Amino acid sequence: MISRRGLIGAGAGLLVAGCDRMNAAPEVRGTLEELGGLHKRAQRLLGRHALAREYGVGAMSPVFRANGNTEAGDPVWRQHLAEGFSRWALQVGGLVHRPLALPLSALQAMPQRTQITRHDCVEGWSAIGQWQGPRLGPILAAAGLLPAARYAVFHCADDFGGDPYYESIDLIEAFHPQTILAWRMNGAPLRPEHGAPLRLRVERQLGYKQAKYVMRIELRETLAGLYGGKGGYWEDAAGYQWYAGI
Ligand SMILES: Nc1nc2c(c(=O)[nH]1)N[C@H]1C(S)=C(S)[C@@H](COP(=O)(O)O)O[C@H]1N2
Ligand SMILES: [Mo]
Repeated sequence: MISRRGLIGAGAGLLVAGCDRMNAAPEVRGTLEELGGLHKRAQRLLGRHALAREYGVGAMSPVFRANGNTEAGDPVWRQHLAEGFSRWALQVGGLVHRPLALPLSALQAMPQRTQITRHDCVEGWSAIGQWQGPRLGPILAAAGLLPAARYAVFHCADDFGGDPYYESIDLIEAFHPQTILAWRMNGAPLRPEHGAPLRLRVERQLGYKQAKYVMRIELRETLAGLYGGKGGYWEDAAGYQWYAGI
């Protein structure tokens, strides 16, 4: 004999299963995303772990053009370039327990990730290239994030007319497995025009987020009060989207 409680339990289970299926249905998801203008946000949360497509070596572009600045004006960077970046170190600071200074050799000695991905520039060109470097997430974890930290800001050595290039991502993107600090491209150390000695690769987003000439990473609670306040050079200068999803 089936007990009353058993029936109720089974009914509740069916209801829950039904709800899950409904939430997964595209029409329902679409409605949820539209509510409160949360489309972008919801889409992103659903795809929080989604990976950018990776390619085989055969798909690599024979030519990967350089775009934006192809060198940095900062005299400190120029000195490091002349020294082969042997005394250069990446600074990690802001809202962290332990600020870090990581020489290139330290970044090269960490576990490495290699990925072949497609870079899409808003100016209308794409190229498939291979990138290698340590994941950003474990580096931030080593620095120890303070509870208020919400954004990682990348301070670069170059500028446009005196306005420094910078970019920022949130912690979901920072800890994504394909988010790396690349010091190697297409099997050779990063060339100056591609952002030597170190650049960000944040593979689910457009070209302008891929900050070159990264000198310092700053953990912040807010992007307000930093340069134009929109989280990146192009976001400030031309109103480009901060979340530049492909
Ligand atoms: N520091 C810095 N990072 C930058 C830029 C730049 O001018 N300075 N240009 C951005 C743009 S618009 C693109 S498309 C890519 C170009 O990278 P590439 O030169 O390796 O092709 O870098 C991005 N990161
Ligand atoms: Mo770009």
